[in-house]
Amino acid sequence: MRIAVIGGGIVGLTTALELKRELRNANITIFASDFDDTVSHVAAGIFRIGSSYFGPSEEITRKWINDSYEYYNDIRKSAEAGVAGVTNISGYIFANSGPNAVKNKWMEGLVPIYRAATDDEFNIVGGDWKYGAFFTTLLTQCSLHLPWARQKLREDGVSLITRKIDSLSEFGEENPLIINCTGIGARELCDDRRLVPIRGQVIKVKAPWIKNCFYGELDTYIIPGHYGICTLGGSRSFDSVFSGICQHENRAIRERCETLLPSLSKAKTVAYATGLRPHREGNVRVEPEKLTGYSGTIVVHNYGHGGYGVCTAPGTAKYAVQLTKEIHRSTSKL
Ligand SMILES: Cc1cc2nc3c(=O)[nH]c(=O)nc-3n(C[C@H](O)[C@H](O)[C@H](O)COP(=O)(O)OP(=O)(O)OC[C@H]3O[C@@H](n4cnc5c(N)ncnc54)[C@H](O)[C@@H]3O)c2cc1C
Ligand SMILES: *[C@@H]1O[C@H](CO)[C@@H](O)[C@H](O)[C@H]1NC(C)=O
Ligand SMILES: *[C@@H]1O[C@H](CO)[C@@H](O)[C@H](O)[C@H]1NC(C)=O
Ligand SMILES: *[C@@H]1O[C@H](CO)[C@@H](O)[C@H](O)[C@H]1NC(C)=O
Ligand SMILES: CC(=O)N[C@H]1CO[C@H](CO)[C@@H](O)[C@@H]1O
Repeated sequence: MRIAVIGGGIVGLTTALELKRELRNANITIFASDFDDTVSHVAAGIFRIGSSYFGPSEEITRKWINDSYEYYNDIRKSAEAGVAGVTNISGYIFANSGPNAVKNKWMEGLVPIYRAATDDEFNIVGGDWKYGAFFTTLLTQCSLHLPWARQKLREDGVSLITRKIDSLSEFGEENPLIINCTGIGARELCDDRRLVPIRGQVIKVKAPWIKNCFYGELDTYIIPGHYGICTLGGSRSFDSVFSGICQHENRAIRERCETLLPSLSKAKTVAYATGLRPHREGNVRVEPEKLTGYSGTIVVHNYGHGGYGVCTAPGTAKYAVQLTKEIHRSTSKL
């Protein structure tokens, strides 16, 4: 069985790993325009899923999330946790707009701890907050995790090819099964109008003294990563593809983060970054499609994870591979 995975971000790589696990003898090639500069690289990689995240049903979405948590937690507990860039982390969320702003229906009951913040804990931060919660979760840093995943794939005999795919005809007579993991790239490739970029901007600062993550209102977040580098966010601009750095947003992000944690005022900026979250109106798309025209080639889509693709990729990968196996079973009967 020949399979082509298109996309070398977190979704493409976790899907290829799962394919190799479930279909040992498949001949898998990953094609990507770029393996080192993807939206996945911009993400802080925190496992925290917003209420806008949705799959085809509540039950399937919950399964994706549970499977993803389990996937990363197993890596975290293994000897490879360090090289794979997976750690556990705890943190706080504070808000004034209402008690629901600090709740999270996907996280409560999944992570080991999710509880109201104590009176003392309100004193850890600056600002005047009415509501607060404390939680533990996981962090997956793609700058380490993606190279680790690629190394595993190569050892498993998967080929990785840097090439932009514009059309299925490029595969010629070979006719492999195709898995579309192109993130925002699917907008062009699949002409999917439901896919909307939500632009995000972050600041990377050196702040090794910060050990917890912190969330405030208006997309404010502070997430410590490796080498003492902390990600300060953020912004969400719907349907914007601007790739430059906006200085107004930088100042707003700094101001909001420093209000939450005043010690950040002495943190030096090391970089700015922007990325386009591949948000899909309605739901993340994980489903097969039989193409007309290319001798009935089947594509399994796996894209549209929005602002939650790092944390939920392994669960959608597992689901996409189950679909792939069903297709394999039914076509090999023919
Ligand atoms: C500022 C910011 C912060 C974020 N923080 C978090 C976070 O803390 N936690 C979290 O879970 N998520 C976060 N996200 C969201 C996360 O980054 C995305 O959901 C995730 O990276 C999507 O992964 P992907 O593999 O689908 O896309 P990508 O990482 O963009 O990968 C797409 C791949 O497809 C390739 N490709 C596209 N089109 C083609 C083509 N035609 N031919 C060949 N190759 C193609 C690209 O080159 C790339 O390799 C954040 C996003 C932003 C912007
Ligand atoms: C996988 O497919 C490619 C492309 O057809 C081919 O060149 C390669 O030899 C195959 N590898 C294996 C292990 O069959
Ligand atoms: C997900 O995990 C939670 C907590 O362990 C459990 O209550 C729930 O039933 C699980 N859901 C699915 C679909 O596995
Ligand atoms: C991480 O997990 C270990 C147990 O595996 C626990 O002792 C530690 O307190 C956890 N740390 C955080 C920040 O949750
Ligand atoms: C490369 C690839 O697989 N592209 C396909 C992605 O899916 C759409 C259908 O939604 C096809 O038209 C593309 O050819």
